[in-house]
Amino acid sequence: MVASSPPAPLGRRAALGGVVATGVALGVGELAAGLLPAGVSPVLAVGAAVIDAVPPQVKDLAIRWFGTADKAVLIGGVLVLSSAFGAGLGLLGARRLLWAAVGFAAFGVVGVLASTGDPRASLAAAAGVAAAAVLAGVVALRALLRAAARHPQRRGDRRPDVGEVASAADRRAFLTTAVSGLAVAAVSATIGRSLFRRAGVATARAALVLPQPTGRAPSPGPAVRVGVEGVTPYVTPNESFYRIDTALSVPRVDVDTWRLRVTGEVERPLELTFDELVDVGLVEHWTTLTCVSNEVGGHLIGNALWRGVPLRRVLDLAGVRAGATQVVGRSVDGWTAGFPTQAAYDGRAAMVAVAMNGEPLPVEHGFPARLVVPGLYGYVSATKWLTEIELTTLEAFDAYWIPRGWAKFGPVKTQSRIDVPRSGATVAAGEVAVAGVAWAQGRGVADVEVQVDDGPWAPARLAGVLNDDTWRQWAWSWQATPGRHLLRVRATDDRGETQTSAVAPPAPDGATGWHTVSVEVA
Ligand SMILES: Nc1nc2c(c(=O)[nH]1)N[C@H]1C(S)=C(S)[C@@H](COP(=O)(O)O)O[C@H]1N2
Ligand SMILES: [Mo]
Repeated sequence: MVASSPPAPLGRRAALGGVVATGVALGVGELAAGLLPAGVSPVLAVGAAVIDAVPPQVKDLAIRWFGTADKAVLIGGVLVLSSAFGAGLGLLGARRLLWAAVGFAAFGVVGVLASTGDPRASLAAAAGVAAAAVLAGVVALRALLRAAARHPQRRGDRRPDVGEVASAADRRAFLTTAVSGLAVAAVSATIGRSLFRRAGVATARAALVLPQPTGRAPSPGPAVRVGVEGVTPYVTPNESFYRIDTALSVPRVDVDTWRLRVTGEVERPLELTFDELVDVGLVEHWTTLTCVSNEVGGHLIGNALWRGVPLRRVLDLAGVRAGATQVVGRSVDGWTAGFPTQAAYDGRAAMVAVAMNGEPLPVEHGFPARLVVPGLYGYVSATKWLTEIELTTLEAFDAYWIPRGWAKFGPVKTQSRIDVPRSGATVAAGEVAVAGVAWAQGRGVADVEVQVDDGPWAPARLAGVLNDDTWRQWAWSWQATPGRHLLRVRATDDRGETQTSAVAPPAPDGATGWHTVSVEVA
């Protein structure tokens, strides 16, 4: 450490080192705030304290000057002041590290005091966050000051000459340390904020109390079950509901600032808060959601009780213009899906859903709102993390998956699946329960038949359903004879159309063919 006043280049580096060390302290503070339950961001806490402290006239002035950027400007101000303070700490630290440590500690105290104003924060967590930040700041400053004072040439046997202080190698060593410090600051702040948001969304979701629907959907009684062990349950629990989306990290939407906009070919473009949306009035409907990518026999399908606002009510509020033939749902992450406007008006239970199986939408399934349109595959309809409904024409816009080779329209195809016995299973000869599910959303399943090898098609017993938009359990009792056998299933919808035997892959508009399992009978 340098005892007397540091020479000019070292002084500059000490100041810069102080700024970087402060950045590390703030970044690690964010990380700790994200990791600790009841921890809050010191930077935001200081910002909030400033907002509380300034007179209303100043606030008005700030809003007038900076508009919606006022918060960014405020946070920027906190960061600039912190940096200035940090530069001072760097210069202090170049004389005595202890003084800088005391300065960092004072900084930490400011953070703790500011955090006490936030009802989400606990004092212990605020102290923990401050301690982590102070420690990180001091450690970083020490490393930076060492790098600032290092003279690589002195490691040789030659004595240093005047002017070597700012040699290129010196500068490089210091810059490397400084850049590493900035990287640590940026990475920890980013991770911290994302952890904090995740916890925040979970808390907000848990605290959400949704209004009851007008009119309840029927509950699934024993009639919806065929009573065979191993058959897919009629209701898919949220935890095991399939998840398909393009989101690398699940969007964490702040329900308080979230808005649903209805735009495009409408008389009155709308912007609804979450409360305004649910106040339109909620209904409930059981709908089996299916992915177009589901292979024959696949599991990208689930059945849930959705609660939400009928899509037509939302569209009528905005007033759909004649000729607006397509409804496009847009997600907060920019993903889109589009379907004919008619699907909102033809009587099906298309809705802006806010709840799934009695609880607010799980974050993975679109919190706080998504579209659910019975009878359409998810890729054309079921926009999660919905933030905009745009009315346009079918010709004017192709949603996300269309230019990627998937069909413009995605009505769900009639399908059926054998759940038990599993393919490759060995069963004992005699009576064997064969069971599964079948679906033809929007039409309803009228018949399911099972075939053994090339024998005759035998009608299966069907469980009840709550409506035509859900799958239906089926079961058939097989008198199994020893040997290897193939079991096939096919469903017929309410219009009398039997699912095709023609084998087609999922692309471009949904897989077809009869699900077949091979079973060994001992
Ligand atoms: N925002 C967004 N919504 C989306 C998707 C997506 O990638 N992003 N994928 C869709 C597809 S292809 C399907 S099958 C359903 C799946 O919904 P789930 O994950 O809730 O089962 O969501 C749809 N909604
Ligand atoms: Mo999908």
